[in-house]
Amino acid sequence: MPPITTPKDRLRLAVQKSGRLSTDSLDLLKHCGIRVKSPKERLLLHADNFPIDVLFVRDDDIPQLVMDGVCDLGIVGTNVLEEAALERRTTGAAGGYAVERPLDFGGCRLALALPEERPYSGLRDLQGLRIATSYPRLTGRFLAEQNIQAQVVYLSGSVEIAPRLGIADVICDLVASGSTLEANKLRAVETIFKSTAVLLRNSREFTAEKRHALEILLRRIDGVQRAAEAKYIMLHAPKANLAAIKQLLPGSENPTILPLAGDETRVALHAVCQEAVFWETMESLKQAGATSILVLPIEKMML
Ligand code: PRT
Ligand code: ZN
Repeated sequence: MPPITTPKDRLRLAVQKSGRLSTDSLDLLKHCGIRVKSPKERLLLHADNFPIDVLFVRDDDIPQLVMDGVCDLGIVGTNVLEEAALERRTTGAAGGYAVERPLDFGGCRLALALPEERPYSGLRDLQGLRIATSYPRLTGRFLAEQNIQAQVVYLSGSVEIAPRLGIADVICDLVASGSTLEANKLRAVETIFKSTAVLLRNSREFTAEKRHALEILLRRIDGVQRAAEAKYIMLHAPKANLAAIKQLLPGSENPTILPLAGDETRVALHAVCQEAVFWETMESLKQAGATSILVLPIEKMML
């Protein structure tokens, strides 16, 4: 039976309703064992097995909701967070927030990109140009730091077509794979900000119940993120090569060594590897005499 809590004892978490961070945000909650139904029908959903309510909103609203204390927590990209924080600083309305955890999704970079045919030899070439972006404050800060005078043209979307429309000379936009730039005959020349999704919190003191729930949530997030990278590896190894084979296992401590029935010269080795196990590692293990190499995913991990 889940503990009975009043709303003031429940954490309120803002996540993106529909977009690039939505699925990963909900998957993270799911992997943390928190049951929330699909956001299709409702804006605010109560988890039925954890004292948390999830509010589904546009990602741009998440920093404000957390800074103003409407939500205790939020999952948002640092690009959106930092842009909002800069805006708040200029209007003097800065609310307290803290980044609790970087999350392992939503990775991208904010980059300056030019039409392919435009020559570029360095930042000085941007002097006096028009730069289209949805991130005017991050872009403006970068230009100020670099002492470059350029005109920032704000566009809420479709920034990549601005040079073709003649609205701007260059753009400053988010890039992940780079295929959007390529399709629009643009090339990235400078990364001005690296972004990832984060778990954000309002920095006011929480009630004891909320503090406790947050502690559990963070512990579970750490467990999920650790498990995502970690692998369980099993192999057979010649006893003589054991030391060399252990050296090859990324981030593993104290592997379990088990005898192999009817084989005096070889043993079975089981180990948790904290880092990704790549094909190259497996090939090196094979060269060191390992056989029957199995690499298995780990679902949860608590140290
Ligand atoms: O409706 P709402 O306001 O909630 O969503 P949105 O349309 O503003 O945001 P959305 O869903 O597009 O992105 C949400 C967040 O995902 C961003 O704020 C980033 O933190 C993160 N993210 C990660 C990205 C990308 N990768 C990304 N590639 N956001 C946008 N893009 C764009 C990029 O600008 C380009 O136009 O996707 C396009 C494809 O990128 P390439 O380089 O892979 O071709
Ligand atoms: Zn948005």
